[in-house]
Amino acid sequence: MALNNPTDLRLRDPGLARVAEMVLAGERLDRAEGIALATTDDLLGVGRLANLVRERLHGDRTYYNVNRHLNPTNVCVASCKLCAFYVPWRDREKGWTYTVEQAVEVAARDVDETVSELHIVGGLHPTLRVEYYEELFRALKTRFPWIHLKALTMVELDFIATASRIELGELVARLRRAGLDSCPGGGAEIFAERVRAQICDHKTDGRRWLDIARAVHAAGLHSNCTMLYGHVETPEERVDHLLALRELQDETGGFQCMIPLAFHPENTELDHLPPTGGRLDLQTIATSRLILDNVPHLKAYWIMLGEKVAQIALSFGANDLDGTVVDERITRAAGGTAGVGLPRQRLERLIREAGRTPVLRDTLYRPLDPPVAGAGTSVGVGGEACSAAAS
Ligand code: V47
Repeated sequence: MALNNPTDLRLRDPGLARVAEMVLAGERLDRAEGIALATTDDLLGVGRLANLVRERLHGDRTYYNVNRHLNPTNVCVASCKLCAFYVPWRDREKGWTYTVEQAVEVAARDVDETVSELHIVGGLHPTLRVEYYEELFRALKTRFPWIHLKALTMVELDFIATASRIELGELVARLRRAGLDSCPGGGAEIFAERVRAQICDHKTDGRRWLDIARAVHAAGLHSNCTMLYGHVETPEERVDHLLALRELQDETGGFQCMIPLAFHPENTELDHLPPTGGRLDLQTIATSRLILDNVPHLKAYWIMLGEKVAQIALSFGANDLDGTVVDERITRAAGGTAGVGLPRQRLERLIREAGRTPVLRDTLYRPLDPPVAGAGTSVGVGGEACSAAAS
């Protein structure tokens, strides 16, 4: 149904009337409208507005990819309260740190020619320097020459540059030469210092995260962006986070995709907090879609949302489900129950059931031909830690 005026949107909250006019006119929303979207009780109204924008941008097209995750180390000096994945430096023998050869072998368990992306992130390990990551990327590209390496968050880049005593620009240039193709969006959390002091006080601050993303984009690499919600942040802090991302995107155009990340409290120092509900998940996805008018894609990351909420999110602004994944350790460590991998056909079925059209993509959102029947359907069970010190 074509929606041409606010009445068609059946809004329950009169406070959304101005937002609806602006969305229908294709105007940019300001902070006040963002706060109205983030705080209203009219979830379905917000959802209809976001769906309108989603369909304007993408019609029914819904992207997914065939990817794998690789975490070279879980040893981390940041000790973020939000995180259940890390092992602190003093307990490093309880965690894992792969040698380059081990990391390639771990990847090889689950990678075949149908896998187009390796998503590589890990802890802030004080003795893994630029040379380790250069060697790792070169070895992965040698073994899997077709694969896109989406690796290292802004926080990791910041840490590796400092640990290696080189400028960020030099780090990015060297990693690019070694095979880095783009960067994932993690580590942004919520930019507000008040929040960071409570959930991740020892890592790259919000301003620096944005500066590094700016430098990465200036070097010609794309990245994604994220927002971790559902912990101690306020709706206003979520909106300010989204506005900061939008401002940087106006400048660089380098963000491909926004991923709102639902906080999972289990096994973290914040385990007294409740997990997010579907209501907050869907409202945050829809609000993100509406504020970030300059970021093309919005991902409903099924690993954190669960398959069912992720599927409904496809009518609340999201146009991407992420991928097949297989061996996900960050959400699982924090009590995630969505599972760690989905076969390609299952992702397609989720998308079709939601009334959308699945599009297999590469990391840069170029459509790919689906692999021949039978290929790429297996979901391995990897995941056991291999503890050997590369350091
Ligand atoms: O950086 C950590 C977050 C991120 C928890 O770029 C947690 O395509 C919830 O960034 N509960 C990693 N979240 C995930 C991520 C990501 C995922 C999928 C796709 C892309 C992409 C990026 O997860 C971390 C942090 O922000 N995180 N601990 C937790 N307990």
